[in-house]
Amino acid sequence: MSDRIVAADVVITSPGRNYVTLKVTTADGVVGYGDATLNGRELAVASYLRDHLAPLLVGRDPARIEDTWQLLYRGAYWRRGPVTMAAIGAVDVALWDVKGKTLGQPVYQLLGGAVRARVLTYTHASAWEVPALLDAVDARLAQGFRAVRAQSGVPGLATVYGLHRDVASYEPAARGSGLVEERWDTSAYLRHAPDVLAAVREHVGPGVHLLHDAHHRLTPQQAARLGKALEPVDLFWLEDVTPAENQDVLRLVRQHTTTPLAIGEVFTTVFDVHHLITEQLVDFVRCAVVHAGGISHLRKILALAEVYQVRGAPHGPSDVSPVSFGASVHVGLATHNFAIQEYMGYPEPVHDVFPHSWSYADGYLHPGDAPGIGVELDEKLAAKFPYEPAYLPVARTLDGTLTDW
Ligand code: GCO
Ligand code: MG
Repeated sequence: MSDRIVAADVVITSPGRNYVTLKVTTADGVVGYGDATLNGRELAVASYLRDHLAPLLVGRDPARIEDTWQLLYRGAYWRRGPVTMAAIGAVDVALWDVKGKTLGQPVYQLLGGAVRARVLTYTHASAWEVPALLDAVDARLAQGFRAVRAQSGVPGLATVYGLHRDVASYEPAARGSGLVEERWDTSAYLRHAPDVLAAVREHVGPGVHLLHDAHHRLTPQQAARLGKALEPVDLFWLEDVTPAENQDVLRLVRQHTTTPLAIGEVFTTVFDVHHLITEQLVDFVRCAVVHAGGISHLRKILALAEVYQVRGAPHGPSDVSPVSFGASVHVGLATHNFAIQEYMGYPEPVHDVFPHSWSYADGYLHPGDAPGIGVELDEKLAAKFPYEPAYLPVARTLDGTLTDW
């Protein structure tokens, strides 16, 4: 193939929240897009791409996806980490997009073709009080969702991560450069959460998948206790129980509960999750296309997971752009041990800025059959939404100690 990459540009846009997109253009005029969004650290990845990777990409053969991945990963000397891996992920997805468009095939066909008709998805239902949470769950079920992540407020706390007292929406990154501090009390949460989730189960009956996210805030003992207390609720999974850098502690959690565990949204390579997988410390691995080095690397993580009967369930909040969301749905359609895709939804203008072939219907997703990833970028519209600093809150315990995010 004589085609070459002639440009690698970075577009930053904020249609309701910030997104960083890599645009790769070939000599033949084919354009591929990759998502490089790292919530709250967007500009670091943009610089990594513009200043360090774009000069390496121009002149390269876009068809050599794996070789480019190896060059960017091994060639930098510095490996892993979210900034590096999001940048590599963006290049990888953009090159899969180019390949699909060049060959006239949707990416899932290039990954071996569909292994299922559609990809199961879950969404969020959040509300401060239980009655409002039950209403939020009902609203999601009315939209056809068969799997719902339920989060509520905690009595005695003024704020809880990701929850708004009056609005049923969940968008944790606050616009503005100031740091938002929340107060957190794990004991209060543990006293309340099992009753909340029991009420949700009672309300929806046995047929709906329920999920819950503990946001990395428990000790191993607390995680074990919560998992045990939630067994009658029959969760699809309990997510991020501990800050999982110390993965051995999960053995203790496993010894005490059969509640399925899901971890991985902050991990960026197979080297970060191989222990979780090979020791069977989790049931679901949550690495995202964007943060774990793109389609090529996520597929390797899932291939390892398949051997250990661990299933894939990529992170899919609104900070994963429609580009890598689409890429994830292609992987989901073509990967046997892919269980479910998180779909939090997007602020309205996002769908216009990133017109996409992927679609949601009746609790499931499909990537569509457009060549490549099937997600474009309307650059004119994108320019109307300039970058605005936005950061996740931090949490302090009641005595003022900074605690896990
Ligand atoms: C999830 C995540 C989100 C995070 C967000 C941070 O499971 O969707 O935990 O809730 O808040 O992705 O960037
Ligand atoms: Mg999570």
